[in-house]
Amino acid sequence: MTKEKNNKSGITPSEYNAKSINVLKGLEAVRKRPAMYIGDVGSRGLHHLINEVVDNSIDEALAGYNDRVIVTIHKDQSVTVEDRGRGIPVDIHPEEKKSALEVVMTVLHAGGKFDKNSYKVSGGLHGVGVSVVNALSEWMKVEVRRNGKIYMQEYQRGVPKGAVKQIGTYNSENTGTKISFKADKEIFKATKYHFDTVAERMRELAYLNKDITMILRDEAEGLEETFRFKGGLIDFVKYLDEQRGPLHKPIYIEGEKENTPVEIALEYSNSYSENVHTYVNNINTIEGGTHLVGFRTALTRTFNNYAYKNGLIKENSKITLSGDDFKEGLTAVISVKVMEPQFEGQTKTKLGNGEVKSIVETIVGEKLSEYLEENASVAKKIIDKCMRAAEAREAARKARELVRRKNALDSMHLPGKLADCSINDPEHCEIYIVEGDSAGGSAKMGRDRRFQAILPIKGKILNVEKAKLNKILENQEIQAMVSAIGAGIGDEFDSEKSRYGKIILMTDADVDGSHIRTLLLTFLYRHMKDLITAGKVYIAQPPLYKIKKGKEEFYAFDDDERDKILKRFKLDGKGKEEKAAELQEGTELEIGVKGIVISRYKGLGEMNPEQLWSTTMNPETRTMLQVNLDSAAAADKIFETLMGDAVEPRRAFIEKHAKYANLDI
Ligand code: 0RA
Repeated sequence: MTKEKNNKSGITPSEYNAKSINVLKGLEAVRKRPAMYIGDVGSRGLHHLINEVVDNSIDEALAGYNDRVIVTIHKDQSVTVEDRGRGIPVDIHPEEKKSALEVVMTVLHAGGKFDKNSYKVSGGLHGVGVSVVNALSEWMKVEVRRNGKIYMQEYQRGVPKGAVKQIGTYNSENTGTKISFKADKEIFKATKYHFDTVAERMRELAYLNKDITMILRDEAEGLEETFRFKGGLIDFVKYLDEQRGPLHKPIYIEGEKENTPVEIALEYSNSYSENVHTYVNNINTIEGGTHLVGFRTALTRTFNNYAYKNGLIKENSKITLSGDDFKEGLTAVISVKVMEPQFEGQTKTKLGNGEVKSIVETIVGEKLSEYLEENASVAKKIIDKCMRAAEAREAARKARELVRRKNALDSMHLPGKLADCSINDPEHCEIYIVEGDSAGGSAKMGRDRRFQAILPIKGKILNVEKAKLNKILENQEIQAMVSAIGAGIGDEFDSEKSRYGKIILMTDADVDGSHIRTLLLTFLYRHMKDLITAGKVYIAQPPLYKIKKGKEEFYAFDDDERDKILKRFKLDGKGKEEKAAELQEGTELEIGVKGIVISRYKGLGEMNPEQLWSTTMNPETRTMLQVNLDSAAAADKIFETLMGDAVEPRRAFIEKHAKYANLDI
């Protein structure tokens, strides 16, 4: 497929040039504002590139043509994604007047134009198309096996280096696409891929698509892992519930109506929390939507019907099992395929298609009743568990009522130790939840009181993973947080009512601090989850070191930064970094030569108000980590591992992730 050939097929050079100019404009737009297409240009954006290409290979699998994806991270941090799909078409595209392959690789949103009647990950919500990856790559190379021939094209920052070439033939039936690329250093701040991060999405995809083998190789790290789950969603649910003590074997439901396949696995465990993950075309719909509503409606109705019919609830008893009672201890994965999904909500992760509700409801209703009829002992176990939940819910309601009568949860009666801000426009206000009274004191003095509120909390709050709602509500620190934030709790929580646009957790940079931060995050995740999905939760980043030279002061947030500052003073090669690395918390190191003093902060409380403001609280200069639920499944797993009953997985997790343990969330 060469340009000359294109011209022979009736395309004038001027038409061709006009198309090319549009392509260049498109690529330029992507390079100018990359964050608009891939979220950011840090580590997340970098990993997004791989996901984008992999999603295209997954679409081929959804269409029924691909059974294997191999991702290779090369030593130079370039990446190859190889599949066994149909191969990207190479014939002349009628509108663009050039090889379809070139169009897919260079024209924004071209992927979706080809076959409409399919379920797509790419081109949908996250799907921006491989052309975006191409535009943001120093170089890209694509190889297609199709029609018995091997085709190839190469690009530089999205621009083809030449026409599509035929470079060989192959004998077998092995059609497919192989895309290699290297992220552009001019665009990305991060350059290194993390095996675990890439593995996480590949594992998820392998669970969701039971016939696919996903292989990940990292040639830089010497790691390789193959993901293949013949049990699909059943294996996924077992994995999510590993540490919870399941009550029975997973229940599996499968069906299809109106071209909408529905697949669900669910299981009840001994835990109190709910753990439901929903997907549409392999995209994690964090905000739920019509598929989830249909599922819940059917679950509640089917279990209630069964319970009455089989005398598990007496006709004249006062108990009715509500939707909430069926949430306790439920782990489920819901996966639907929708031809033209509509995504709504704040993060566009809520399925809006109305018809999907009744499709899921009907399928679950039918298949679950059948299952219950055939598995009476499991049915009884689940209904017993839900009856206990109903009783506990009633007790919690009474407790809440009691606390509410004392006005403890109500934002009309703010907690005494809250130093509130003076303006009351939530969008511009932020609250620092600070560990300890002494740090709280410094923060109160150092803050900008117009828009920054401070709530000091005492040491370790309750571990909410292990407690019931009525216990949680009795805890003073939790009451203070609930009423300060002012948006309710649990089922009644409404993040729109939050009195602050940013909830910032500020804890010491030591082991206790990170424990407290995890407890706080667990609480927010379980009982104010929408705050996290809405992107309102942050983690403050106080410095670890102060380096003083005469009157000048420098702050370092980690060891690397500290060493960079020392290097600027030309102190390298003299073993100063090693000495500094041995610095104990709360100690100082005096470096004779130039009157340089390095101190390592023990806690926030050691900083004076001015230091705390300038290093950690001033919006102009601070850095904060935004907490997100990019993969709710992964976050939940982390919480479960760190907070649940099983000790061994927790130990293993902490050893593996050491200092990142709390930041991966
Ligand atoms: C457009 C149309 C068709 C397949 C693809 C694109 C395709 C894209 C990628 C990206 C990575 N692997 C891929 N595999 C296929 C449909 C092809 C047909 O109808 O034969």
